[in-house]
Amino acid sequence: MNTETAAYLGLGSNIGARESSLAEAVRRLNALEGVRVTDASPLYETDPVGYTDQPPFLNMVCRIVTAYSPEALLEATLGIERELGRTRDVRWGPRTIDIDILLYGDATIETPDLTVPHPRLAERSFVLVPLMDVLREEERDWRPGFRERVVDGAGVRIWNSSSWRAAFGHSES
Ligand code: A4P
Ligand code: MG
Repeated sequence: MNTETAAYLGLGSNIGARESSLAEAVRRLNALEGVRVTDASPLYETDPVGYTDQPPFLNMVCRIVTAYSPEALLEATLGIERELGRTRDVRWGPRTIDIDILLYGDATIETPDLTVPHPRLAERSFVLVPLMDVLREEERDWRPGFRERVVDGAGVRIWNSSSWRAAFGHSES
């Protein structure tokens, strides 16, 4: 009964040592008892969206397989944000680490604490570009329109990092 579910997480950082915060977040996710990180996208440097008077972000997406419920997964990701020193001051403002649940299987969730698929997913190149790097063919139907979606990629640039490739090797170069 307690089967595992594939999910996609979007991560971003725009203060401090951005790449190490992301790497540490991915390591901590994978270290959770109920989570296995199966794929990590390359890093992208992205212009801030929403509140624009802040430094550029590094963004990436990872695919996980999890035994956690969506609520338990959110609690775990909020815990990692706290451990990595995330404070909440300005909505959409600067952060050492932000972890969003983009997709949790094909579930649609709307509770006061959790909206899945992430409501702003489809509007954001900084999420869609790395998501397309890791989204599995057979999981594209989870959210209608993915297959056809044209990503313009504005403000999203690949961030070449040999240490990231070494740690989270992927097929892209
Ligand atoms: N919450 C509801 N649904 C979810 C979900 N699917 N995943 C609730 C995660 N959390 C979810 O989040 C506030 C609350 O949202 C959580 O406690 C949870 O109960 P937060 O992370 O404190 O708030 P936030 O991130 O400041 O706001 P929000 O609305 O999540 O912002 P976004 O949409 O994540 O945008 N520009 C670039 N280039 N790159 C970025 O990564 N990020 C943002 C933040 C703005 N601009 C950006 C980037
Ligand atoms: Mg967030």
